[in-house]
Amino acid sequence: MVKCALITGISGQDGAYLARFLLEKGYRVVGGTRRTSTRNLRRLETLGIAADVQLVDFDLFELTNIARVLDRICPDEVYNLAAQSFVAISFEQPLYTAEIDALGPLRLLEALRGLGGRTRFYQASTSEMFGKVQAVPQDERTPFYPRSPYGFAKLYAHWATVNYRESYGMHATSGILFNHESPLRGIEFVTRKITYELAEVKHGRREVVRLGNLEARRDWGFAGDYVEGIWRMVQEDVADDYVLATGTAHSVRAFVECAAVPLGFDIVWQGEGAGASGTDRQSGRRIVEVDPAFFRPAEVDLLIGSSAKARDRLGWIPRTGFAELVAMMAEADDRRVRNGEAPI
Ligand code: NAP
Ligand code: G4F
Repeated sequence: MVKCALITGISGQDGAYLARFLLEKGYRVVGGTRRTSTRNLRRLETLGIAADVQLVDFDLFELTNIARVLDRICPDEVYNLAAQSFVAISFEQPLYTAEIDALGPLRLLEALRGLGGRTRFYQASTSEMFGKVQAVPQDERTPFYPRSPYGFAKLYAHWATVNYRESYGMHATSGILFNHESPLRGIEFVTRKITYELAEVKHGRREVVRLGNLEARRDWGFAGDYVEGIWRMVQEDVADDYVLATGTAHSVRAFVECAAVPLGFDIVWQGEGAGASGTDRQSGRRIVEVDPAFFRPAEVDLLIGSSAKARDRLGWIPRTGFAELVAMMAEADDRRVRNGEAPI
């Protein structure tokens, strides 16, 4: 029998990669998209799958909409990827972030419980829940200490998922994913901002890339690898929580240096903190500057995960290394900017 999956947030980075993965597995894929004045299916189009998925109007804000969609579609599996996913904006819009990222998953869980709780549920949890980290590396047993409205909203949803599994026997999984990137990453996140804006500098469309905290360290993997881990979690007989991570961390500064190379720059740093800047060795041009406007009220200094449990139980390992990931993103943005394409 053909399985049916509902992906909320199908227009986002992970939604697009997961949709492609499930289509290749023979699933019928239904994607939830919220009403906006312009339809944004660029990622699905880039992967060449926009015509292969069924789209439904879906908003995590609206319980009645969620219940009707589930009733109509009767999915075997629900992947809740929809979220206000940008940490920086969550400081500016904490209540909205809580509505969508904390109460949204609760609405979904309640609607699924009302349908008898037979549908498998995946919640997109995050390493941001570790925040001010209490152990290095972080795994499923590490205590949480969120540092942003996004982090504590996601923590609520994580515990809601655990609680519905324990209270009602639902097959509800929380995937605690560390940062994962790709050429389809949103332009506001630091990796894509760096590769896109450095490409703009290369092609004469921008003078300088302005960044915040260069010293923050993240465990960056490739989104295409992570969606397979998500699917594997949901196929387990017994639902559980899993960390997906690469086990290596790099600073924002190191990401800039690495992205600069395929774009033909060699960065030399001057200064510290808010006064730091980066110059291209050959041209002597200052092309990176720190702008305190991008500092956050509370920072997550270091995230580095251990996905030993996912490796042992799910057989999942990330295939793409850091240098390969950065080059993939930089080369894609070099091509896009050269061809005058609008950023995704
Ligand atoms: P993304 O690219 O920002 O995509 C978010 C998706 O959520 C978009 O499709 C967006 O729709 C949708 N959305 C936002 N508000 C909604 C609402 N009220 N109702 C319905 N849909 C809504 O995020 P991503 O990087 O793919 O991440 C997927 C999920 O994993 C998110 O929950 C994120 O918090 C979580 N996560 C991501 C990472 C990472 O490193 N990427 C790590 C850990 C956890 P529009 O296109 O209309 O905006
Ligand atoms: O790329 P970021 O905005 O990602 P962040 O905050 O780690 O969140 C991402 O990963 C989470 C998983 O850990 C997800 F749950 C979440 O949805 C999202 O996908 O920032 C990474 C780091 C931060 O420390 C930030 O302060 O980069 C630093 N940074 C320095 N300059 C910057 C900038 N971040 C952004 N977005 N823009 C800058 O100019």
